[in-house]
Amino acid sequence: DDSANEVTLLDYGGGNVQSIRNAIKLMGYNIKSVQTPKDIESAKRLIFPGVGAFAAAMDVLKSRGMADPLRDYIQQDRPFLGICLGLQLLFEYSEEHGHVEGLGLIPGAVSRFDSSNGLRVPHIGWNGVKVKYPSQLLDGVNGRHVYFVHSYRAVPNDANNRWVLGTSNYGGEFIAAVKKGNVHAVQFHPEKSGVVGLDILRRFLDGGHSAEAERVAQLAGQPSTHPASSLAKRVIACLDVRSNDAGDLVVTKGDQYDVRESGDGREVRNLGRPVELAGQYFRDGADEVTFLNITGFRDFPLGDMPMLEVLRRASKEVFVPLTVGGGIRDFTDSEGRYYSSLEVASEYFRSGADKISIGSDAVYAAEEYLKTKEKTGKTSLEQISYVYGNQAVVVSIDPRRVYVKDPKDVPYKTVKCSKPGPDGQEYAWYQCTVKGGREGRPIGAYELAQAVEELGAGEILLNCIDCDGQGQGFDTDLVGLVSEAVSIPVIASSGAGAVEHFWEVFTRTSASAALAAGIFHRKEVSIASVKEHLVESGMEVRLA
Ligand code: 1PR
Repeated sequence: DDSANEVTLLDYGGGNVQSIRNAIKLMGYNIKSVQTPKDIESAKRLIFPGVGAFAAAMDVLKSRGMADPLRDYIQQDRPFLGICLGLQLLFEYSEEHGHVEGLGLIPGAVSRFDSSNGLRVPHIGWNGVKVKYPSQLLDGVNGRHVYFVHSYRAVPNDANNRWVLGTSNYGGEFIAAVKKGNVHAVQFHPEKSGVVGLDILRRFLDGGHSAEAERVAQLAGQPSTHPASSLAKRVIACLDVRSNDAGDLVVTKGDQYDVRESGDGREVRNLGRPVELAGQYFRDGADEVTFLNITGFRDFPLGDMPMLEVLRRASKEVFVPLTVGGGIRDFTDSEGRYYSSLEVASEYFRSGADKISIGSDAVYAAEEYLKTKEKTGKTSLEQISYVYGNQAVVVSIDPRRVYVKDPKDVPYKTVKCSKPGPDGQEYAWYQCTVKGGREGRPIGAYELAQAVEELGAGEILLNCIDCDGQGQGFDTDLVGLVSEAVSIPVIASSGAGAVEHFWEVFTRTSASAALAAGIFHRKEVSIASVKEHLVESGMEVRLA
């Protein structure tokens, strides 16, 4: 009987549903997609992976006549798993975009995290779950880290308490999982939560039907040595990808952004194959994997199908978040066909990216915004953020340090340097660049970060050209400067050379994550050793 291994997926088209599909298939299940309301009525098990904005999702459900069948399905206590927005929609209403009614099955509202006390919103990353009572779905998940990415959440109260299966803490307690009978929903992403998350899916799918499912059960069954209680600092592996001179996509790595060998031929440095390395870093315990298509500014990514193919293949192996950047902008090809940046981003999401990262185009947008003080809604940043939510939009900054004698010498925010410049200068500003560091622009990293947050960025990936590939540590002056500029999470990047550098950047600044490339590619330092060092020093990190 085929239907024994079948699960129905309510996919209404927004964001990355590739990963949940891949995770379900890994468990040995076939997917039937909901096309009409009847498909909900006849489902044996239903998974609802909501992504995007609450109001948009409700609109789609209603206009397709699916809201009532979904409510009936749940009220009949049939097997259901909602994910992220798929949890939020069960509540009475959401305060996202004013007051929008949900399915009204669980008492209470969904509201924004309160960022007034310096809490960084969106809540992005691995947080601990406290499970309230034993249940099949979350058996073994108590005190483990799972991956969240959201700005809105529901909080437990007397009226909804009987639904609450698990909670997490981020500036206060919020609902991480609900359950009543056969109906379950989780605020986090099981398909992005490594083996712990895959094991949750496996449990929902009656234990799974594949060799991989058995392996997942075994791996997830090993008890964790350090109980998770709050948001962990993330360790991210980054793969700079470009075509080499033979036209193959390779992982490369520069010194201060120069990726060519120093010999006569000056070939592009080749450090391995993108999908293989990404899979390796997932197994090694990376909390996220980032792909940067570093020549995206000149090679159009939709013409560059290999990058999409890399993403599709990587998302079959990598069950932690994938970010992809490079070439996200409007584009007209040689035949005169116009592509909007939103189309480019959508293609990346459809191929398995959880977040997209914008570099050059965000610099131009920020410059324009600072000049006119007006949001046009037309920039790639604004459009992608509007459709997919700001939690899906990263802005990657490529700044270069410029020393100055006196902060008054420049119209940009400066920082007092922990090491003076070559002529004894005590201050520096950080000049933003475009086109992979090839061109400096009249805007500082501080100013840019603030502008892009207002335009809809949900996270900052902060590189530093001076430190890139040098192995001398992160530029904590820069990371401190930019972290203070914004209330969204900041990923520190460039310069990691030893485990201590991660500790340094996390203790000297409020960075939420640290990213490294060279040391991992060259196997000089392992992801596990970074995490061990942080844990031993008393910092919360996710141990895979
Ligand atoms: O401008 O939207 O097309 O995006 C281009 C993207 O490609 C940007 O995110 C930009 O940072 C990136 N990029 C462009 N050129 C380079 C280059 O290296 N020549 N790479 C480049 C960015 C920095 C990090 C690197 C860290 C850590 N390189 O990706 O991984 O510095 O390295 P380390 O740990 O070895 O020090 P757009």
